[in-house]
Amino acid sequence: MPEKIQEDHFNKIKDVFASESPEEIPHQLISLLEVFDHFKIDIAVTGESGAGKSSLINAFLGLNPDDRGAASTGSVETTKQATMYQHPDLPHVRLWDLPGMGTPTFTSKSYVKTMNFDLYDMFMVVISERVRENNMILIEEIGQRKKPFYFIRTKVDNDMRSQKRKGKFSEKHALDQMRQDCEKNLTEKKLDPHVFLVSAHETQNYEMQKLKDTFKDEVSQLRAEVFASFLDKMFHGGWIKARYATNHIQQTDKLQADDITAMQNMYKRTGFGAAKVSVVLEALSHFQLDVAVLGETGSGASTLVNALMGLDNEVCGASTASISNPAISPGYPDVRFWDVSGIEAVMDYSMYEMKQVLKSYDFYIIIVSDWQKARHIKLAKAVEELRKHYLLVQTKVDCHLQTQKDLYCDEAEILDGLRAQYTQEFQTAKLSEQQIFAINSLDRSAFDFVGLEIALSSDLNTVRTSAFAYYIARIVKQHK
Ligand SMILES: Nc1nc2c(ncn2[C@@H]2O[C@H](COP(=O)(O)OP(=O)(O)OP(=O)(O)O)[C@@H](O)[C@H]2O)c(=O)[nH]1
Ligand SMILES: [Mg+2]
Repeated sequence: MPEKIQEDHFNKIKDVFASESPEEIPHQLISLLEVFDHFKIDIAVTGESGAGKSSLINAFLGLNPDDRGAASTGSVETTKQATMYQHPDLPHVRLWDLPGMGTPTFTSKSYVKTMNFDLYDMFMVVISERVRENNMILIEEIGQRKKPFYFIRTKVDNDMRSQKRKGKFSEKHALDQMRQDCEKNLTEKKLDPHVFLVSAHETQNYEMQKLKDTFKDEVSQLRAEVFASFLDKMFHGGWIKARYATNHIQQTDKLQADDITAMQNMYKRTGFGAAKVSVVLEALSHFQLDVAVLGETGSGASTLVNALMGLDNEVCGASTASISNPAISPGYPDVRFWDVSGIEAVMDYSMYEMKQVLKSYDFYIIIVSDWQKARHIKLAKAVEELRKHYLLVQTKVDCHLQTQKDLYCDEAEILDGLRAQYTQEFQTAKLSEQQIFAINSLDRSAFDFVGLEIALSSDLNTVRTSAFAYYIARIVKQHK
């Protein structure tokens, strides 16, 4: 199996844990990563009054202005206080809709102080029509704080409409000119942020999608950097900086009090500072999780892998995964799916040998094909003895229903019967209680397929931290 982390990450990790005893590593890593998992990052959306900040937030988060929970927008001064919006797909990201700059309530002079820019980790500076002096004040303040920002020109649809009226018109030329205008002003201040030209009303046009994609790509790295820099201030910056950083975390609820205490205790015990934490988080962000799909020959393991990858099974050559070649998909970043069909060959082995075959994977999908032979029970036992987790899947459930059609029961009854039979078997075998997912891999919208995908994503997220921690402990031990 290929390495689960890159060589350069491994070398750095080895140095971080050089003086630790390998037995201590999993516990240390898990408690650090648990705290990190709760850590929130704050992005302020700022700009002049009426620039289109609230509309941009709605478009960015996929909300309609009339939806419950959408930001209020309007042609008079609308946003009167900083309001938080949770990103729907990125649970650690909070977007803050700030009031506009340059109104009698929020004058340009006092705006940055009133808004307390120090509390935010990143900014989206929103402008419309042209770059104005107020926009330059904002980026200068952000630049002085050495915080990252995006420069976003919105209402581009309006600009295009008015340019079109002038007769001779090229959309590309007009957009190039807008971008150059933004970049010229930024370069003068020696700043080089991403520039996006967007419309909150025409989200399919211009660069709204690029803005969303770039943010998604960059934000986890930024979150790791911000977390590490807080640790730096709290433990290496002297007591004034430490107090300031702790207050900041408490004031913004970036972490709860017990997480702060856990972090302080961990630092006292291990001396785990920012540099080491950065190494760990970087390695974790590229850590490959290995999922084995276990099924007997003909049980539908490959078809299931293709379906999970979103590949069309009808297309010739869809199946590329095998026991020696994993399938990967953008839907499951940093996860490798191994198609381990033909599992009956392993079933004659002793439990010890079976565990040897299975132990290199982090998570398992066990396919039930033959209830009589009950191989799935033996596999589940082996996985539980390895203290790992699995999902149980009954494939080809459409065929199963077909064979039962003489029973004159309806579909739901047959499926309930299947689940009951399964629960009883697992109880008899003294295995932990599990849900069974009845699916047809050729139709992803039918039966429990969607439920399976949701459970899989959630389980993989949970398993990632401990898989990483134990893996690191193992390889550090091997190289001692
Ligand atoms: N055509 C067009 N109009 C927009 C766009 N974005 C915002 N608007 C309009 O501009 C006006 C102001 O938008 P808001 O989103 O409320 O602006 P804001 O910056 O949040 O305003 P304040 O909170 O009051 O500072 C509203 O009438 C919006 O409908 C856009 O991309 N295209
Ligand atoms: Mg607003």
